[in-house]
Amino acid sequence: MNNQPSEQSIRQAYALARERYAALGVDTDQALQRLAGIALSLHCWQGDDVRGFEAPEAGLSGGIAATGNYPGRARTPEELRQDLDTAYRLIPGRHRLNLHAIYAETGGRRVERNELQPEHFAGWADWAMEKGHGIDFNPTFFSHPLADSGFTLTHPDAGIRRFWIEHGIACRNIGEYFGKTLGTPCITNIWIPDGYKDLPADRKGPRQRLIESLDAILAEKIDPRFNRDSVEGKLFGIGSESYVAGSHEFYLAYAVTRRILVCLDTGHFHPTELVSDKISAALLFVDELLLHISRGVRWDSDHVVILTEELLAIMQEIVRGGFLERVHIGLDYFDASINRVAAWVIGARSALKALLMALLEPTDRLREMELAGDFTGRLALVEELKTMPHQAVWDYYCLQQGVPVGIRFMDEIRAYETSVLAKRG
Ligand code: RNT
Ligand code: ZN
Repeated sequence: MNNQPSEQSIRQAYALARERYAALGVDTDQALQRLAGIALSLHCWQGDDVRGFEAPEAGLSGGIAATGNYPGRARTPEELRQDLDTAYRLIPGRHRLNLHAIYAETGGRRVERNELQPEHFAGWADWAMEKGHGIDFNPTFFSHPLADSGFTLTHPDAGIRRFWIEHGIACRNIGEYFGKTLGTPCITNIWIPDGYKDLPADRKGPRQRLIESLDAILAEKIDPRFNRDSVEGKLFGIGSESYVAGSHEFYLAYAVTRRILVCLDTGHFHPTELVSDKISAALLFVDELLLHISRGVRWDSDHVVILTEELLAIMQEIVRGGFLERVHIGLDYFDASINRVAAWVIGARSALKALLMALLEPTDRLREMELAGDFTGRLALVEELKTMPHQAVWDYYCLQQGVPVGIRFMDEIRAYETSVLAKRG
């Protein structure tokens, strides 16, 4: 059992922290108000190791992998929603859900992906409506016999391409349905695994086919109040080490010319390349961005998000640029080696802490020094800020939002593990 600090001591610590920040010209109450308005999109696939309900025993393909065998994986929509409910209760604020097409509820019937309908997601929409979550969506271009070759929208066979184009179209309609039903736009994000393990002789052809396929998927205009489209590139995957058709440059240019969103996944670049530096560059040319916050360890390993320097830098860029309205923040990782509900909660709380730290920054001061050429003062202040009492502000926020303060959230996870997760076969 972890002792909860008393409410009084949380309030006292907050009052002191508020003074310290006020001395720097930062209004902590205002920062918390802004933080409460930010919704993270929690990725459903952390709860079941990206298996979905279509053919979970068939396993995961597409060059991504969830490793580990911690007990308690969600096997049904009911289990997954129950696990999500538990996670949301431990994360301050109101957040969204990011769903994949393989999480359709077809009542035991096999429904092909190009025939998926909004009705197959009514269970999710009803749940989201009741609990007050927006929903984001993803067509699933992997874990399917027609993706076994490693090619989908770029496949040389027109029939196979057509199947996947129809899947993309079906998913945009489902996105529109979520947007209409829930009253908040659904971001429908396209990621495909297509690429070659070894050196291709033709890098251009698959990309030409990808343009045609994407144009066909996006041909129908959908009201952006309901659905917005996004494309996600990457550098490499398992089995596509030498070439990925949907690279970052490809999608950035595609998104700019088609006026759609581009998705930046923090695990999808060279290890020394930083997403934090790409945000302001991309947002000068696209209206909105989608982020997949992940954590690569040596490779695109999709480890649970923690409070790293880069996570903070990303949130600082969003806040400093005034981009909160234009950046949609999603999480994207899958760790099967630890309690899966804890994985959601730890990653989401870290992302929110980083956002809070960014919101507590005296940016105007830093900018003044920068413009005056006082780089010494800028560096000194940046370094001081790291040890300002943001923890007291965070604790107070958790108290305000009615979620456990500090590590005490683990008590609830342990209890849930004993009473629910451990009993799953
Ligand atoms: C894969 C991409 C993609 C997936 C999800 C499941 O490298 O990051 O976003 O993780 O669609
Ligand atoms: Zn991603």
